[in-house]
Amino acid sequence: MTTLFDACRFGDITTASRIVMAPLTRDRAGPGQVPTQMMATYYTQRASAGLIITEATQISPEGQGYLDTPGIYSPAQVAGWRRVTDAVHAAGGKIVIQLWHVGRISHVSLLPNGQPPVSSTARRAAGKTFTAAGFEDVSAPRALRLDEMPRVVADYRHAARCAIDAGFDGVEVHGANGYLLEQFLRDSINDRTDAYGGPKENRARLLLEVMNAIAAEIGAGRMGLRLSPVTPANDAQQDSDAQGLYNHVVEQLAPLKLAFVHVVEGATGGARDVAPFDYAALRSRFKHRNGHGGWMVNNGYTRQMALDVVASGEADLVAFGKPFISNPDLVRRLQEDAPLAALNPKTLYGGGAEGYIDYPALGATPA
Ligand code: 8OZ
Repeated sequence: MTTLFDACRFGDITTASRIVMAPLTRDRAGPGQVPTQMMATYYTQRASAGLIITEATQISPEGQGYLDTPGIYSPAQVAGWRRVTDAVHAAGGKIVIQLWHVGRISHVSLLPNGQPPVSSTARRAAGKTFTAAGFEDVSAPRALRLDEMPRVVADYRHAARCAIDAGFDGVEVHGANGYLLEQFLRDSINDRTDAYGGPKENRARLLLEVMNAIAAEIGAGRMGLRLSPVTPANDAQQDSDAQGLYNHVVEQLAPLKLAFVHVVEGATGGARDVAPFDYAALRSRFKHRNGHGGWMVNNGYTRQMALDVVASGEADLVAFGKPFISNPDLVRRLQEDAPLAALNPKTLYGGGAEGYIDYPALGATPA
């Protein structure tokens, strides 16, 4: 029987266990949205995870929506991330980067020349983002023109190339949590009448073009996709047929033979039962065409839930988010069934070393 602590091979990626560090926004990038030495320390402290998925990282200046999030499009950012990947690899870890475009979840003060955010729609989201002035309402977006779509796809492809140049073991495309790709997927947001709006086949077009372009650039065996079929995050109202939409997406992707699909079950960081959804039906569509791909689950997993979901074969990998913030040695703690340290919510976003690289490992003296 396979356990949570066994090695795993999915696509071209092999991991020492099935325990994954989920992507976690921490807003501590340096000038030029460049990863810092402190970020290298943070990730290296967590290198005993089977796999680290980095914090969401914008693919272009246009893709940024919060203060001090890192990018992966400039040479300086590639060099900064290289410090991170070298240190994590030296510690025996594996690390992929999450590729992010926020779409309309942004603010003019964060964008080049104060330009408006771009989206599938010109309708503003009801929500806030974090800027230099604190929490502010997101700005009104403009709808991307049809002739701009190839450029957006090319931005993703360029970022994937930068990720490989920076030494990452692969990439995860952020298709979740109400950001650009979900703004196209859901009929509750996408109000287009062109080839990227209307029926689900059209709403999935941008995501599928992005996935195919990245696969052509770096190979599908080192790429994954994160989805959140029913999350209400960032004013993402439910799709009128979430099951049909996401079944379609996964069916269309399965022939690519991705390394993994990563599913946020329920409301991101919240209730797992926010809306009915048959995740097993989604998984079967992936596994049917892609036996070598990993099925990764996330959202509020306890130790026991994680042990059970891997033992039953319902998932190959389990991603833990918040527990990894305050427990850099989470894998060991799960192995030993040791108590987990609580996190300090005040130091989640922005700031310095406090609440970032000062959570001690078991038996260590606090820094
Ligand atoms: C929390 C704060 C800012 C961004 C996500 C990238 O929800 C995020 C995020 C989370 O996917």
